[in-house]
Amino acid sequence: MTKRTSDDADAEHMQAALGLAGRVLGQVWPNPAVGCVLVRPDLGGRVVGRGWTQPGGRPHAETEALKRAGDFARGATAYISLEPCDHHGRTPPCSEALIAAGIRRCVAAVEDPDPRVSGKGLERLRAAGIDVRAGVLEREAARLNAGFFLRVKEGRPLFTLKVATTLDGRIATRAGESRWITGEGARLAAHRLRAEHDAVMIGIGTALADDPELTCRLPGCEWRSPVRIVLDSRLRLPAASKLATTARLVPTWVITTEPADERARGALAALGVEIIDVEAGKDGRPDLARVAEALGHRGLTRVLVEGGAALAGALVGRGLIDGLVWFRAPKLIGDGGVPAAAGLDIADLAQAPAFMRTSVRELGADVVETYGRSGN
Ligand code: AOF
Ligand code: ZN
Repeated sequence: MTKRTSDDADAEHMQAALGLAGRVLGQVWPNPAVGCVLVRPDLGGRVVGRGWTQPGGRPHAETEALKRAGDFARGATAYISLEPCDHHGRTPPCSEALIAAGIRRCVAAVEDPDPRVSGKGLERLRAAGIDVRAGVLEREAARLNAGFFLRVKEGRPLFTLKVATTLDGRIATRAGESRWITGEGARLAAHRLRAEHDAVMIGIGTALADDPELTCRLPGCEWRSPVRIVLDSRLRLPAASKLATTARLVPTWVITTEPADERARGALAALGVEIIDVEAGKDGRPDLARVAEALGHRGLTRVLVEGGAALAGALVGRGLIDGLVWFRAPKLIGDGGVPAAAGLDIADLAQAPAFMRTSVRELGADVVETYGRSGN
């Protein structure tokens, strides 16, 4: 039998903290999703408190875990998937709360890139005599909050493109029919993906063709519906569309370029649609780098792009797609069908955007693969 080391125990508890954090992805923007587990080594490694970032980003994971542990927090080791904060926001910093609660040791997965924190949280703990270990499951933690890290470092959210295609990479038939290429398992997984993102974004072509709701309709998860975003340079989104008529229930943002039709603007705004003006690029459409910046500025960390082909191609072409979730059904549509990404026009293979597969899973007759940027 191999001996269980304290390193193993640290990794196990951190895994649990990451699990708690992962469950709230999509609910905590503009903040990161953080998990915290409080363990008492002197009580045989008993878990005395668990916490995670609350909807909207506050309260933070640590104060939640401390609240649950009460007096049992004294002498505990705190496993936190992100360095504790060290700034005075709406509440005092978590670093101070951990010190006041009598935590003896702190294991953190990764430093918080927020300039108000970045190293200062752990430094304060050390200065208070707490034994600090950093970097446990660091890569996993950085990957989990890749959206938050990007927002802080580059001012834009993480963009993940979701597509459902046939084996020959088509998202719709020649006649535009796309429901349902993939089966029930893929449909459920796609709704779950919505719940795990801050926002879902589509192009106006898809909005007009499908009149989608873009909500999360998994039983019990309806309240987790993301912000819905439509890229619509000429404000063609009909006031009678499902998106516009439900804008008071689920936040709906339309990104356009000035000067867009004032009447359409008024009609959509009256329904509660938020209209965001972004400067146009050379093609007269909102410049995508500026779109990314505007969304980051509003606090979004994770955006799921659900098509169509033109928007997918444009984002991939601009290097703005950070990950893919690719559902594939064992069907063929042929060359009349709509490709997954339009307008890329690659002649030289060396210029082809490339990704690296991070997982593959069977979903009934279909397959779902996830990809990250190649080289990451
Ligand atoms: C933690 N635990 O659970 C989260 C943290 O606006 P505030 O005051 O909520 O602060 C937001 C910052 O706090 C955010 O940018 C990030 O640095 C940190 N988020 N920190 O210790 C948590 N969500
Ligand atoms: Zn905090």
